Amino acid sequence: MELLQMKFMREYTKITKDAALKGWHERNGGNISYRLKEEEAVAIRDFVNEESEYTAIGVTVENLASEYFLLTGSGKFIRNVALSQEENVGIIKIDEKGENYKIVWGLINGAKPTSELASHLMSHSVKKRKTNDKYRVIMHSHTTNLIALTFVLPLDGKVFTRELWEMATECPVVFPDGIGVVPWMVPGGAEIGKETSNLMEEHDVVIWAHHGTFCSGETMDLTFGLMDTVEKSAEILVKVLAMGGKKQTITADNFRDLAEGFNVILPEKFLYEK
Ligand code: 2HA
Ligand code: ZN
Repeated sequence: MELLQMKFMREYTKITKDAALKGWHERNGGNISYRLKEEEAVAIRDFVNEESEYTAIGVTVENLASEYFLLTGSGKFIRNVALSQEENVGIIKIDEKGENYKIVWGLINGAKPTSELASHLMSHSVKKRKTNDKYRVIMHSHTTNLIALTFVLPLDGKVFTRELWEMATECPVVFPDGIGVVPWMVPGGAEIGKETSNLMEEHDVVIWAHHGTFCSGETMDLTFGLMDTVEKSAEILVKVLAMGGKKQTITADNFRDLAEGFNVILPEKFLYEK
């Protein structure tokens, strides 16, 4: 089967298209990476060029040694992925030390992997370890309403979690481990990658103040769905605040009942007295 016909590539093309239609990816905003399964790494063998040069990642991700990632190119527009995958995305391979990468497919005409490579790979590294190899997707989007909230809510993960849980009953079930918040930082490097991946130890959602959101998950559907749920909840909160604020809400005890009914653990630290 041709590489472009493979399921992971078709799914990736779909997620980029859907995310662009959501309005989360203006210009070259945002980036998405997927860690290939063993059988996918075998299936692409006939289509990749393993002769390319290695480049330093800038961080060490030991447990990602020899892994393959499909990811967006630096400066590329997510809305153009479906138009030409080879120009806008690529597959990279990590070396056996977890220190360098080489492009084995795509990113033609001198393109490079996403400028947020450090945040992606460091987050993949944490999630691979924490989820026993299950999580494969890291998605960074410029989610309008979540960004707006970083100008009015305290930059505290506990507050973001509780306020967003209150905006839709499904929220605590979809992201029971809550949200982490990175204060404003210069994007595109190892430092913000370290902060982001530290928060990924505990959360599947990390917000970058005045910038955007990182979500992680097992599949592209679940990761997109998580981004969609959190951003929708933020949209409701923005509307509620614009209408003059809450007059009633889901209470801490309601959440405790929900946890029991849905068999999820909702950490008490998010259910603080207000
Ligand atoms: O790709 O989103 O954070 C552009 C960005 C950088
Ligand atoms: Zn960004």
